Amino acid sequence: MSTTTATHHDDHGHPTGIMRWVASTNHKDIGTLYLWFSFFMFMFAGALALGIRAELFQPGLQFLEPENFNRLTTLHGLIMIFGAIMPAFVGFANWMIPLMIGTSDLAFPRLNNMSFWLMVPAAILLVGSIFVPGGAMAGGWTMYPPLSVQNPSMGVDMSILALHILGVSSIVGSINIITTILNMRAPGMTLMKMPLFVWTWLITAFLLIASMPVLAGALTMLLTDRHFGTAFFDAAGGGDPVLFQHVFWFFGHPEVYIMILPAFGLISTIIPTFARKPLFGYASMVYATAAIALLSFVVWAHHMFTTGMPVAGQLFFMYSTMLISIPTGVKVFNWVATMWRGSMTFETPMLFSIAVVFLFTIGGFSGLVLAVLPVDIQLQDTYYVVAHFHYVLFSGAAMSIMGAVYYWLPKWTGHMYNETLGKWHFWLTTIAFNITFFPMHFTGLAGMPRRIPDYALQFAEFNMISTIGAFALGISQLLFLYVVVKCIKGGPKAAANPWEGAEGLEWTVPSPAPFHTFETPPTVK
Ligand code: CU1
Repeated sequence: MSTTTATHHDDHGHPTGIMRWVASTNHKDIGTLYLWFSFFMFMFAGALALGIRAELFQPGLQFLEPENFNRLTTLHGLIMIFGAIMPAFVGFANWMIPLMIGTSDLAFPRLNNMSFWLMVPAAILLVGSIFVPGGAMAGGWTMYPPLSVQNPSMGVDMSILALHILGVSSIVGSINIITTILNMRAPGMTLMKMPLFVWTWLITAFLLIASMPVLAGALTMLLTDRHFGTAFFDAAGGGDPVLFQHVFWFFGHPEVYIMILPAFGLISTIIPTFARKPLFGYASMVYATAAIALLSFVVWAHHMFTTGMPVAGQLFFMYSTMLISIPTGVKVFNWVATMWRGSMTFETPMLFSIAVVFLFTIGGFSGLVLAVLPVDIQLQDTYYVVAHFHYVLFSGAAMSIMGAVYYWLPKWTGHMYNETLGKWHFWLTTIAFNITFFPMHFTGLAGMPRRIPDYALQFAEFNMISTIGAFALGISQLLFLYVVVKCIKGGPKAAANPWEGAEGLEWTVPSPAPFHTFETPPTVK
């Protein structure tokens, strides 16, 4: 019966040693792989950002050739999006969705393994593009032609191939998640009883399946324009460079929601726990998530207001964009109403979640400002846009990820993390984040363009502040690494319910499902 061999399998036939990870079909191990991969990419792309901020500390050119500066901004964006934020959410999905719906694993464990390991060659291609002759793509993460077509460097092709591979990984992963959620729920776990994190991932997976092939199409057209003489994006050959922008943003805007809907799911899990109340407005949360997802497909040209589209088109995209603030407002209202008159305590996961509600809302409002057509024409390609999307993606997505790591560390490791150090990490991160990005609203309103390594003297003070904040933000994340590693290695044993007073709320919010159907009961081993 036993398939035990000397070194590669344990008594149950499961691979051990390095093969435990390489050949893993276990959702928890693969979740762990995703989360560590995400963290290393986060630190690497963060280091690239520090290169950008170092150059912008003072006006003039200090360290970087303009072309290299642009390579840093391109790779910072691509790696943060595809290497850090998306894999972190997939890591949480792997770890928690089977536990939350009461099943033993994802529907296709081997595909799950493939989804993860596809990301490694993709990351090598992306990072490796820095080192080949000609260097990495320098045209920004959006890869607009003609720059991305005319740059002869192999680094551009490596990035394109990397994104193709990551697209396959995302699509396969999404099929896995949808199949798991629709087919493998425990008896009694109806769709409208699923924890909200599961709902947000179900909807996100559909967004991925609908949008990643569109990116793949745009990338393939880019590739054939580069090498096979087509002219999809070349006006001289009858094509149109603006076509790329339309196809790209038809993917790119839903991508924004791919990076924020799971974050909404995470804080919708954390806030009820620390407010000692069920989530307010569960059904409206589900419908708001679905409404945001549908609307995300009809707003793409708000990234293109200055490309010369007809006024009717501009108005359509302005109003459709503004419409998204309604379901988003429903969510913010529900989070606040959940906290309202709750017995709140402020452990690290809750601090992060409250900061997300507050700071993401600032990003939402600056998004509303940018949606206004005449305002956007002024602010297009300024630092105001950079400020806006970092409030969405750092204080929305990244900080919800950090909060969720603290939230589930006791469950994952069996140990409590150091709460004092966790709070230090929270406050350092939140303060440094605001020092970095809040001044960018002002530099942007004053007209400083993004993606330029030099700037006029009047922007000097705010840039100096931003750079100091950025280095503080980067260094603070070493504390995060320290707290997590320390917790994995040991520490006080976590209680069955580490968040006292919140019995039954923490892992599986509205679940009447019988616990015996869970592979791991919702307690710490
Ligand atoms: Cu958008």
